[in-house]
Amino acid sequence: PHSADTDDLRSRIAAVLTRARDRTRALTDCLDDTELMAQHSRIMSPLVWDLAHIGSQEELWLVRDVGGRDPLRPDLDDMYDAFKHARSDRPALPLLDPAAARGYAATVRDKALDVLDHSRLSGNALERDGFAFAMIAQHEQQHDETMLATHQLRAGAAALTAPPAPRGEYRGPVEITVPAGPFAMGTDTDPWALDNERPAHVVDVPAFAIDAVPVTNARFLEFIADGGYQRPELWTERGWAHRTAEGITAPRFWERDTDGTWWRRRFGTTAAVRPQQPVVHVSWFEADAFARWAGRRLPTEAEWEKAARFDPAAGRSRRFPWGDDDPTPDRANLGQRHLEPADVGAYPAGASPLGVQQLIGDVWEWTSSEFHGYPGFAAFPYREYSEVFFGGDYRVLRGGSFGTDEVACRGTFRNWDHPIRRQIFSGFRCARTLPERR
Ligand code: AVJ
Ligand code: FE
Repeated sequence: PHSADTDDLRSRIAAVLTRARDRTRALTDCLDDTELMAQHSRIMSPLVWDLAHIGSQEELWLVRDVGGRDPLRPDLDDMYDAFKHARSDRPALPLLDPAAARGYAATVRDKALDVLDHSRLSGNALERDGFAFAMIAQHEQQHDETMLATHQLRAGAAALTAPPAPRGEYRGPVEITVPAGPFAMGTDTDPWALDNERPAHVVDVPAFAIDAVPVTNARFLEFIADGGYQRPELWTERGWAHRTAEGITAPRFWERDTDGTWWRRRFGTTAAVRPQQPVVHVSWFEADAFARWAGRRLPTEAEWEKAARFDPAAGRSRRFPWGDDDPTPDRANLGQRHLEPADVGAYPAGASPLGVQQLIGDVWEWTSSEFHGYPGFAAFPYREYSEVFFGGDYRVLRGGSFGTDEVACRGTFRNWDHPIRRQIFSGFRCARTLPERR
């Protein structure tokens, strides 16, 4: 009873769900039960909570809601509801042990795939184009990135390995001019875009210049050497108060030895800071202070998206900087293929029409914007995905990191976090307003 088109969509969805589960397993099968149950940081969940929470959300949305099937484990709903228990309180819950959590997630997956087999992938908005299935795959991948950040926070020997990111050298202009004018921000047409990416709306953006590549460790070291962490005038009042209270003098996971060499610890391995890689593990406050030191500012979210999506020749917004096609390994450093950002200049095939590089992948990029709904926003399918965070103490990040899967990364995709956060794979690039041409 299925058409060939629907069968193709069904197998694409199954592949995206399977890729997410393979990653979840890679991130959890490499640690023993004690490490999975432990809390590696007060701001993160025990990994075993993420594992069962992934299963619980899939049960709620795919098995119960889309499939209309009976609940499997209604007794777990409360424990794995992120809004019921703060991360710091989760270790004290009577969590499923790792074997039970794996078993639960696997049972849910079997049922969800059966629901997929029976779905027409059309009709209501949850099933149309397989939205709910794609939303759940994105949810699992978002937790996989969070679990990767937990790995980064955990002490001890390396548990994950990956080949190094591609090397490169950037030789083009420092900044790229984006001419003034309107562009379409957000989307109505990307079938798997989440509610906060919608609806598409025209934004008129004054002329600006934006860095061609993310800010590198080399540049960030100049900020440090120039006393960037000692000069309150470079920081916002809140940023300075936080910096001082926490004694922050370098990006997270960095340490300077007695000869003045900077080292960084990444997933249990220590190596010298590589000058040509984008800086990562900086807070919004650090990014903002650097920009002020450089005589620049962070881009707004609209500027970032225009630089990433606007095609001046066609006068339209693309899905990605390089066009509408999905990411490939030569276009962007995504998907935990490499457990580090790549040198700037390593992805010329991922450039935007105007020549801005590495907007997608490598490091999430802080923008100056707070997190709000677009004009005409409608929560779908639940207010707790984005709407409850609008207007909170958050800044928007764009573009995805080496830890982000391509299913959860597009030119329109919006991430957000508190401005003090730096356990995420966060970097930035700078921008400046250009004088108006008359
Ligand atoms: C979009 C990354 C901010 O991790 O808090 C996971 C994603 N939402 N489960 C988060 C999410 C519900 C969310 N971020
Ligand atoms: Fe979640």
